[in-house]
Formats: sequence, structure tokens, C-alpha cells
Amino acid sequence: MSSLTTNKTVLKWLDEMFELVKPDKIVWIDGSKEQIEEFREEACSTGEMFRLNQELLPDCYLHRTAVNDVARVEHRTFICAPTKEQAGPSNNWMAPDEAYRMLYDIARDGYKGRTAYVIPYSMGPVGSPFSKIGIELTDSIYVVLNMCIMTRVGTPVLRALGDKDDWVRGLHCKCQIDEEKRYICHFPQDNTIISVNSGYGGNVLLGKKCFALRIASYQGYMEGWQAEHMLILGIENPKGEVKYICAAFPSACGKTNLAMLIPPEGYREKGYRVWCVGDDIAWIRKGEDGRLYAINPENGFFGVAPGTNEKSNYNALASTKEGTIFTNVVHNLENNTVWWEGLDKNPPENALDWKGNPWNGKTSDVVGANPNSRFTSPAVNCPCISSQFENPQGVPISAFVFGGRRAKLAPLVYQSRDWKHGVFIGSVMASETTAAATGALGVVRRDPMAMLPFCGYNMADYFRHWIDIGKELDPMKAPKVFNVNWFRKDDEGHFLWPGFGDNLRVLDWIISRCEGRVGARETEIGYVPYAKDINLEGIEDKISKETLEEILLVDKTLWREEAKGIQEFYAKFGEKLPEELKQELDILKENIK
Ligand code: GTP
Ligand code: SPV
Ligand code: MN
Repeated sequence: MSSLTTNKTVLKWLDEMFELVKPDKIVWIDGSKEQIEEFREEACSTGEMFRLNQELLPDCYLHRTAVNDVARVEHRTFICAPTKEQAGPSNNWMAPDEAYRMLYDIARDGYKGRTAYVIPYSMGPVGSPFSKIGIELTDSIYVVLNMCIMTRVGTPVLRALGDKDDWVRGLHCKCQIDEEKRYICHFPQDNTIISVNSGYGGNVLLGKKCFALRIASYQGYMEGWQAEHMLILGIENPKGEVKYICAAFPSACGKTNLAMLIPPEGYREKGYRVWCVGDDIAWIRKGEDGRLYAINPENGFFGVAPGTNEKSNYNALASTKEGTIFTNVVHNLENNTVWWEGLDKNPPENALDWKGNPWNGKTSDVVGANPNSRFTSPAVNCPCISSQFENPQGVPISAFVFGGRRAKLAPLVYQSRDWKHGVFIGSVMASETTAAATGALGVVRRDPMAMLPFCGYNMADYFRHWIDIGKELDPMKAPKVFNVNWFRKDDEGHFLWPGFGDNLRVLDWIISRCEGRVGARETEIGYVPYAKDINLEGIEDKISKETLEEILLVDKTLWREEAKGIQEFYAKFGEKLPEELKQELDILKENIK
């Protein structure tokens, strides 16, 4: 197939890669419906995908990854900057020469007997000043079809690129899906990503975590903008005014759910609406009016399936009803559809589990869907997708919200005293680990700004970048900074806060604070709501005033322990840790003495 561009930098790189991996055939992705249909046919004919019930789930498919390949692999993810210090203490590092040599050895001849797919893609609306272009070379149709949902692909992207060299190189080789030779490597200084021996989501859809966070965070550091692991949502009030919030929660901690939430009945009746701009990644820059603006660089959702249902996330579920690829969920053979834990109380009896083994949901005592099983759905499917989704200028941000899973300690919500204190709060975030990455579950770890696995450079420089961004903002225009915790538990392990749609009650307080319409209690850790200011109308049976008061308390004893943990974490960054953050830690220690 002839190439779709004459861009010499693209053709040169591709020639080098073809010479290395030796494909039998080369196919350029043009983004046409016909081509996508051809790939679906082919993937079904080889058993790589299954066509689901086309009446109930039109254009929907099921895919199973290898059993050893179901999540991101943080211990095999590397930042290959020229020096270890540039990668920083929170990243795995390999010297670029050594990494290229090792990866090329693994990838050599890897496409023999296979087809090379060349995917030109844009992160962000094609032609937006925020947007960036990448080219992913892959030997996986599954990757192609996912990228066609998650990003803007094809000929218009190459047209926008023209002759420029400003694009990110991405080589993906499935190889033998060998865990021992699995590597996800980033070369921020070369705009290059190489991923070998995986076929799973975040490891191989290179536009997502690899480019839009790891490479882009470094680009943002160099160019004065930010790439963050944040959802973007708009809250419309009864007057029709929309305020936008960006929120950073670690993987599988509620971004997709919050981004698409349905307001509680009382709010709906009054005329409140929530609009989803993005559910995972935000690219943020200062606009001409001096405010921060954000776009969602993606074009689809790669969402966690388990727990998604009519009630918890109606909009996400609705998004999966057409043109969706399901990965590692249960195959319901009764009607050729899909199922996962938490979808409904009616698991299929005649089914295949995520590994493809016969599974009876009524009698089995093991889960049918992998805990990190996912759906890949087009953003346009989402009933509450924002009218600003395609706005090339992005949306103005009123608040940044940080949060994680903390059974104890962190109150339901609190506000920082100012920007610097807000950066401190983001930098000391901690959360219990989830199934989104391989490794231990439920262990509390520091995950600054939910970026620990995704920051493409030294995290101390990343903190400095955050502080510097704030210095350039007029305090009146800078987003206000908050922390939330939907995951406080009682001693029996039950969640104390109802969560999901009811989280709007907390966002309501946040917006009121941004608009200066409500007071707050100044505490040792920042501004905490008075219980009376969190609207509990309609959920008095789900949460008592006493419980609310309990989850708004600041327990000094626990915070003293926390301060020790923060100090240990900060010590890793040595002299590079910004002085401002040391001062903020000193203030906290003084406050809770
Ligand atoms: P990634 O796609 O991995 O980045 O995850 P995410 O941050 O988008 O997480 P998602 O919204 O998919 O939620 C992950 C899990 O958290 C699901 O099992 C949800 O049911 C659960 N969850 C989300 N919001 C809430 C909440 O408000 N309360 C409780 N208790 N659980 C929640
Ligand atoms: C996450 O783990 O934060 C995800 C899923 O959004 S993945 O694309 O696999 O990284
Ligand atoms: Mn994520």
C-alpha cells in the first residue's frame, strides 16, 4: 500500500522501523468506515475478536487479552532520559542507548508473517492549538480498532502535520506477549515510545498514557503547559451558567464516574446538569484572558467495566451500547452479549469468563470479568457529552480537585489556603492501589496528582512546574484547589459517603467556594465545610448528619502520622524538592503539633 504522506521525517522513521521488524505487509490507517469494517471482519475471522449481538449491541466486539497481560505494568515501564536524575526517583530509568539496543533486539523481525499498521493520530481536535500528532506502528488489529475510537485518526491528521517533524514516534510489537520481555519505554527527549510484548490497553494504545501523559508532561514542562491525569466536567446551574472542574484521581478511583455523573433528583428538578468533557486526561494552558483552559486530548473512553451499571453510571453504560470494544469481560452466550460484576443482579448461567473458560454466574465462586476489564467507547455516544468537547480552545477551569481512596484520614472535602498550598495537597496525595496496574491491591501509596505512574520527568521538577504555573496566574483568575475523598469507611469496612451522583453535593460546595458564596471552617489542613453547607436533601436516610460531621473532622493524631509519611516521601527528592513545598510541610507540622 502506498504511503499517505510525503513527510520525509515520517517516511524515514518508518523505513528504519520496517527494516527492523520486517513486516509482510504494510497498511496505512486512513480513518474510513470501510477500512474499519475490513479490520473488524479480519479480526473476527482470526478469533482475535468476537462480534456481539448486532441488534442489542450494534458494532460492538469482545476481545480477550492474554491471561498474563491484563493491566499496566508499572515495574516494566521506563523513562529513558539521558540521565537518571532527569527521570527522577519515582520512575524506572534506563540509559537511552542501552534501552534502544535492548528493545530493537526484542523487536527485530517481530512483524515477520504479520502486517504493519501505520496509525497517524491526533491527540486533541485536529488543528487545535493544544493538539499534538503521533504515529503508532503496530502489529495488532485490536490496537488499530481501539485507537480509531480513542483518538482522531487518518488522512486529516497527516494533512495537519504537513512536512513538520513535530510528532511522536510510537513502535508497538506484540512479539510473544512474553511477560519477562515486556517493556514500555519512553524517550521524552526523542519524542519516542517503544512498547513490546503486551497487547493490553494502557501499555499499547500509545496515544493514551504513554503519549498524552508521559511524553506530553515533559513537552508541557518544556513549553509551559500541563498534561494531567484529570477528568474535565462542566456543571450547569439553573441559570444556564456552566463552570468547569478538572479532577485528578488515581486509576480506578472514580474519574469516569464523576465525569458523567447524573445529578441527584433534587438538583435535576432545580435544573442542574453535568456535562462531560473528558474522563481521564486533560491538557491545560493559559488562555489570552489569563485563565487556565483545558482540552481532553482523547476521542473516546477506556473505562473500567466492573461496577458500571444503570444506577452507578448510566451515561457510561449508555456509551457502551454501540461501536464499543469490550476487553476481558464475561461473554454471555445466552444472547451473545456481555456481562461483568456489578452490571446487574442477574449473571448469565451459560457464559465464558474473561479467560474464555465456561462460567456459570449463578454457581461460580470466582469472578467472571477481570477486575480491570474495560470498554472502549466513542465519546460521542455519551448522552452528557459537553457541547464544548470539540472546542479547539478548550474550557475555562474554575477548580482543580485532587482525591484518592483513603479509608481513614482525608475528610470528604477541603480547600487549600492558596495555590502553593494546593500544589502541596496534590503533591502529597495518597491512595489505596487498585487493579488498574499489576501488583498488590489496597496498599496506601503516595501518588502525587495521580501522576506517579505517568510523569515523564523528575517529579520534583514537575512540582516546580506546578508552582511556576501558579506564579504566572492572577490569583483572582487561578483555579481554586480542593481535595476530596469519597472512600472513607467505618470500622466494618462500609463506605460512609454514598458517592456517585451524590458527589455533586460536594462539587456544589466547591463551586460555591469558587464564587465566594459560602463560608468555611479554617482548620489545620485547610478550609473544611460546615456540615450545614453540604446539601443532604433527599439522602437523609443514606447518611446522617453525625456521619457527615465525622467525615469532615480533622483527626490531629492521624495527621501527625501522615506528616511523617509525607516527610519520608519528600526525602526521596533530596535537594530538588521545591523550597515552597518544604515550607508547606513545616506549616502542616506546626498546625498539628
Ligand atoms: P481509570 O480509567 O483507571 O483511570 O479509572 P477512573 O478513575 O476513571 O475510575 P472509575 O470511574 O472507572 O471508577 C473505578 C471504580 O471506583 C469503580 O468500581 C467504581 O464503582 C468506583 N467508584 C467510582 N466513584 C465512586 C464513589 O463515589 N464511591 C464509591 N464507593 N466508589 C466509586
Ligand atoms: C489507568 O490505569 O489510569 C487507565 C487505564 O486509565 S490504562 O489506559 O490502561 O492506563
Ligand atoms: Mn486513567
